[in-house]
Amino acid sequence: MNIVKKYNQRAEKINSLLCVGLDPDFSKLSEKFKALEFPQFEFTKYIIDSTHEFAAAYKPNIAFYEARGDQGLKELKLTMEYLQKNFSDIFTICDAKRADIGNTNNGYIASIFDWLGFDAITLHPYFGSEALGPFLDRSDKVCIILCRSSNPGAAEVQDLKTDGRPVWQVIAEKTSKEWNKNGNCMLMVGATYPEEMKVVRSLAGDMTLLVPGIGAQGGDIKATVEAGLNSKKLGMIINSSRGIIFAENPGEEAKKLRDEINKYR
Ligand code: OMP
Repeated sequence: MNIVKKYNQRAEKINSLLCVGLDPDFSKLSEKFKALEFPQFEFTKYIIDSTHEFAAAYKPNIAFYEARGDQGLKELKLTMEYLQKNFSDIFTICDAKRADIGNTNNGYIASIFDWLGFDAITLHPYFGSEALGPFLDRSDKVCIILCRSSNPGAAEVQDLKTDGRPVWQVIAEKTSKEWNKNGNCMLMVGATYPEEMKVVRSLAGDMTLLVPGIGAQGGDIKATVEAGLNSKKLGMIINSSRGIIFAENPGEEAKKLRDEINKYR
């Protein structure tokens, strides 16, 4: 099965484009979790148990685990084992924003695709497709190429013009026309830039977009969904991390966001 289909099947089965971001910032965990042997794992397990009905994808951000050294990596591994054992049809994205020269990329592949077992990884395009080759060649995994980031300073580099077009448009076009030979690429576009998302959608055909920036970063759901849907009313993985995981009731918050997204589909 093409791995992008895993996401589409899950999204269709539960009628949801929602991705729950697992960003277990240790300083924000309650004392109840901090007192346990594996606080980040127990916290994410609680989030997964509360939200899985509404989650088409989970996106752990590896930074929050790496911040705790070998203990954090162990807890990320426990989280992945828990997902693989109990919810193997939910698409998993490692938000790691990796990419280096080709042979170094093999180390990231061994760790993130093979040891941790993620379905997808976020990648910088800065080194070009020759260096991204080892990732792109893994037709059993998804490469999510950073295109237009959600942060306020995104324009500084991404709006630089080449041949009259901003860099993010070149990335969208190259990813969809040249780098997607194995049908395993997606693009990352922030929800805080719906106008740019419309352009990416027009350049990238039906390619799936990972869309962070809803919730804590204030992205507008209606504008985002209307800008990003593909011709099949799919093609988006809409992420919220803090807005769901640190809410009073994460399950309710996930359901609310799933429903709000569906209202505009
Ligand atoms: P919240 O703002 O708490 O919903 O978290 C957003 C998550 O998406 C974080 O893990 C970010 O690192 C990630 N993210 C962005 O916020 N902006 C981007 O442009 C790209 C990402 C990402 O690749 O997911």
